[in-house]
Amino acid sequence: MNINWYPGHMKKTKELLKENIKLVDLVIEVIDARIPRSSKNPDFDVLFNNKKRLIVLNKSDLSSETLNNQWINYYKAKGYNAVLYNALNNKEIKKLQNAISSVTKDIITKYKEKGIKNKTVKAMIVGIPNAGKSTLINSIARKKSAKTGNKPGVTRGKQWIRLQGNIDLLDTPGILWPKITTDESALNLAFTGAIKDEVINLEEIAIELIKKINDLDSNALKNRYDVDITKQPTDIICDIAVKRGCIISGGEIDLLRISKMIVDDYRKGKLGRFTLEKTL
Ligand SMILES: Nc1nc2c(ncn2[C@@H]2O[C@H](COP(=O)(O)OP(=O)(O)OP(=O)(O)O)[C@@H](O)[C@H]2O)c(=O)[nH]1
Ligand SMILES: [Mg+2]
Repeated sequence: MNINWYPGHMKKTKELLKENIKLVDLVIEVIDARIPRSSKNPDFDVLFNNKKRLIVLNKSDLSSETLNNQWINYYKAKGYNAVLYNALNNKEIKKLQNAISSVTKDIITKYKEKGIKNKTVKAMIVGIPNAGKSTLINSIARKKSAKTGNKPGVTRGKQWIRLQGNIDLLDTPGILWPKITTDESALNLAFTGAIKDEVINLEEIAIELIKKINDLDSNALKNRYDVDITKQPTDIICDIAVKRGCIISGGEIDLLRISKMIVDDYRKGKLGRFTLEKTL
């Protein structure tokens, strides 16, 4: 299954990120807490080497609480500044603000020593498509300044957003990298919605997702759909389709529609909270 996706606009965005590095004090990399390894763009370690960085494990409401803590500790142990976040929960805004303040404290001190007061801190927000970059910006801006949506490729160009308290945030389009090296990463990026549904085979993705979820929690699919999970994944999908009335004329199963529904259920957390990757 070839699900690499690196269209021209991502190549252009990488150039845009390079051009803006010098303008910013901090790079905030938003990763997806459900796939903390595969959602971390390997190009960024090269691109932002020498830059102050903060990793935000976003969508932590959709991932396992135990693994959330393991992954935060994993990145901290590797020397990164890292924070768990749920961009849809206003109660968490302070936590992110504190993390940004702590990372930029010495920059502010340096400016103050030079006699520059109230210097605006500039941060560039980067990450894979659909990680929640624009939603995160709207959360700390406390207004809907950046366009968001539940599919990858929503943000098209760069956009500066000014916050209260002397911070400017630069929203950027999500990017992947030219060659996703493992099938597991490609699948995980597809499950979580980082790769456009139009360039993947949703039926195959649903089968792989069923296998993955059954491995992690044998009750999850039974609880949601009341199906016999000891059957083959394709049969499980057919049973779910029958239960949900996903049938086209002639009595055949609408495989695309039921596959999309199962994948969407996972993406919305309706199957439970699943982190698909372990720290080991
Ligand atoms: N459950 C949950 N959903 C989130 C969270 N953050 C963002 N989302 C949802 O994820 C989807 C993508 O959010 P965006 O902010 O548009 O993502 P983005 O990273 O800006 O995406 P691109 O601009 O396409 O690169 C939207 O449907 C958001 O509502 C979160 O912390 N938890
Ligand atoms: Mg966006």
